[in-house]
Amino acid sequence: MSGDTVEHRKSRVAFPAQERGTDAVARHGRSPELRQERAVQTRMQILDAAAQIFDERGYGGTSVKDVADRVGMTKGAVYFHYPTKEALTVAVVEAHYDRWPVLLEAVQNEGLGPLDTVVELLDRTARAFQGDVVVQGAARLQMEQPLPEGVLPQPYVGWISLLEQLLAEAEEAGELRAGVSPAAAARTLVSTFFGTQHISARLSRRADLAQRWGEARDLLVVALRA
Ligand code: LUB
Repeated sequence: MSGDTVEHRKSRVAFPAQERGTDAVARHGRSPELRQERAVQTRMQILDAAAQIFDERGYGGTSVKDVADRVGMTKGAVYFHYPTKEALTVAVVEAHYDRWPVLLEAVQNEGLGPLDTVVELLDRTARAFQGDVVVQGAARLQMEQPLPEGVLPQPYVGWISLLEQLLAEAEEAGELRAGVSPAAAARTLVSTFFGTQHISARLSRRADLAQRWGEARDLLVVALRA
């Protein structure tokens, strides 16, 4: 609508809290004792180093000693923050899911319509997968699922639920093509994004992810937009 300003109601949806099978201490920087800035910084350095090695070598190829060496600490110092390799694994995966509500808030502050919010959110998520070592390490861990059922957050469901809510808002706002189911569209977007980032990771270590995602997104938006 040239000249018209279309005021978009800020979407009220939020990224669903991931089901967490761990206690507060295992979540990085969350327990009261570890609130001092230095302890939080140290935990973030450990998480970055762990995520890097998980992404390079997978769960089985990563030891706490490797992480300690990478971050220049003793094993004991790492164990002080993360008592087991499992706790470190959970913390990396949870830290990656903690990125998405922050990203969603930033996109919602742009005041876009719900369908454009979906597009912008996934474009920024693709950039996070391309450049954020914690996201990259967590993605490999979620592929491998190395821990017993329920210890790691269930993958994909948070994104499917969020996108379904946004797409339902898009339908309400008349932005969605007639006959498109928000639930089916959400599942298709998540499956396509997952597959795109996986192929990009395997073929180019995600160097071409933004371009690959752009190609898929452009086709999907044509099918979704009214
Ligand atoms: C996303 C991955 C990789 C879903 O939600 C998840 O768990 C995901 C890692 O498990 O892609 C698509 C946004």
